[in-house]
Amino acid sequence: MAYETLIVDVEDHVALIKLNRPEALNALNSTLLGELADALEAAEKNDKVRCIVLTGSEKAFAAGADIKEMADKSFVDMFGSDYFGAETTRLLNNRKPIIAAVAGYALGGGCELAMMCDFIICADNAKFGQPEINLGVIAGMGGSQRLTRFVGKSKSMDMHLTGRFMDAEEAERSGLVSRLVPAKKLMDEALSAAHKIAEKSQLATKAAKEAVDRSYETTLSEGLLYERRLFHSLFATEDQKEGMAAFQEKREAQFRDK
Ligand code: CO8
Repeated sequence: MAYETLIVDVEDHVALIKLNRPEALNALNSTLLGELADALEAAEKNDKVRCIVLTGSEKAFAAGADIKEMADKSFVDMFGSDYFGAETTRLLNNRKPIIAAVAGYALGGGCELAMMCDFIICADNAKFGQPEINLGVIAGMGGSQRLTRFVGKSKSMDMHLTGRFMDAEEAERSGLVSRLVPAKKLMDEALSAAHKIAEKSQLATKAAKEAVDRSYETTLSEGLLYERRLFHSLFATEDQKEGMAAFQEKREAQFRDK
């Protein structure tokens, strides 16, 4: 399917989704977010796809929500349409692993979009920020909640109140990103991580994603029980038998998602 604001490529079980509004540093407008939700849903439904990589350009993952689209809107427009609400819910409902490969600016909604992915790999030129305060507003796609959980209150408050950017090294040091690589190696690293994930049992990757996500939503004791029950339930799968047999037979496991 052809998109106006995205380039999508599926190869070797990995869907690569590239945000493509270079004229606006990939600012997120309604068209882009709607198309992104469509593309992610298509990747989820496509049996060939086992992992998804979301990226932008070398200069910008995304420089935020599109200020030009929002500037003249009223409270009635925003609240009445639940602006970006439906699209973000659709992004978050995806059960396949999604890696954000971030180079350049990931600001405002761009930083929030990266944080909605399952993990972030960034290039050494990445810059993260929640600069909405400079526009007389605040984060609206999860920044105040997710960034705080990633980097702690002090750093999150600093970024939200001053609008300062965090460079790649600080992002790695603070736990915002899982890996930091030279810009030239970003896509190789992200695709190699995606291919590694694509080799696993999809039943186990779905369970792992649900279990980690649950840690944000529940108490420790409930989360531990949820994890243990998921662990127990994976013993109903052929992939568990195959994985453990392969270990003992000293060979690579051949998972069949059953
Ligand atoms: N929206 C619209 N257009 C943008 C945006 C944006 N967020 N960012 C950049 N652009 C456009 C510029 O206007 C410019 O276009 P033009 O040439 O037509 O003027 C083009 O992209 C290139 O940008 P610059 O010339 O500014 O490039 P620089 O390299 O000089 O600067 C920066 C790069 C620092 C990234 C700068 O563009 C910038 O500060 N951008 C805005 C960053 C920002 O404030 N982001 C937060 C936006 S608000 C937000 O994200 C809210 C999210 C929550 C929504 C919740 C809904 C419920």
